[in-house]
Amino acid sequence: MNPEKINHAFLDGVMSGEYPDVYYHFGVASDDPILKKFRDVKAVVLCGSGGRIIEFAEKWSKKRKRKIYALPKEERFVTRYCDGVLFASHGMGMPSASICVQELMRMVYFLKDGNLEEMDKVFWTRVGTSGGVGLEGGTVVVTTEGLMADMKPYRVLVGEREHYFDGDFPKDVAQGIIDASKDSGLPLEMGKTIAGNEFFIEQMRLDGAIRLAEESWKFGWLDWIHEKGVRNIEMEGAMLAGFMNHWGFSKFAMICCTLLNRMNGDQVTASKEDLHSYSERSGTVLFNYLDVILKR
Ligand code: R2B
Ligand code: URA
Repeated sequence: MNPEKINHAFLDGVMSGEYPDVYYHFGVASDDPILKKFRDVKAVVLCGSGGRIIEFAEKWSKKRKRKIYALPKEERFVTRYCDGVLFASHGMGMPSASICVQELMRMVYFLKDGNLEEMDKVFWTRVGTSGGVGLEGGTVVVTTEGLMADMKPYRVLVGEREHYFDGDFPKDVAQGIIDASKDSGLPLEMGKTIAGNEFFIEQMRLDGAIRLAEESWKFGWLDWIHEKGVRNIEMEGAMLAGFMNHWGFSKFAMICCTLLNRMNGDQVTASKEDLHSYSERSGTVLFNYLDVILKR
């Protein structure tokens, strides 16, 4: 962990009990008794949709025969906790997901009493969907590096200055995820992932209401990123890696199933059944890994 990067100016007062931390978008504060149930958190699982969070938590609860706890506010993010795993939805895109991740980082800090060694035992992952770059729909990609559309890491404006984060995902964790599913028969790949700040323009689609690229530009970009090792495109990974690396977490990952091969088109035309099976695939890969790291 990087203690000097943790916001002690704010969090020390929370830990000393001077004031509670309000996780506004989750509808709880650090002095809410429900958080006592979350203290044993060992993994944080994030995905875009609230419905999927509920399914994941139910699956985990059934497997482990443990009760599910929910946070009451669901209008922004849907949250469940069951047997060491905190499941939370993050919405779509980095502006939404960054709020979720920042509030959860503070929550984990509080839950682990600011103990860096305990915090670093927590595994974080996003499980989601993506567009394949040279990969057919249904391939599960485990990310090695999260970058933005220009192949540079996630950055934000701090007043007039630009702050760059580190987009690396820990390779040992990515390899561990692949190893845990090697007998699953699922198509698995490791590779870099682009996070677009937008589904159409920043992912070089030509089917948006607004079209700013021509076909030759789109394919030039897809070929360029493919050559540089990018295997899929989604909307949150560069931020997730950036924030995890900032505090120095060592166990985090992203597991995304592709819905289409962007080399062949822009519209998501897979059938309802195929889309369901694709989302099951990334879930299977997640649970295979959780079974390895959270053995009982
Ligand atoms: C993948 O799918 C969503 C857009 O359809 C977005 O949240 C993402 O990263
Ligand atoms: N999610 C994305 O962000 N892009 C795709 O192409 C598919 C899913």
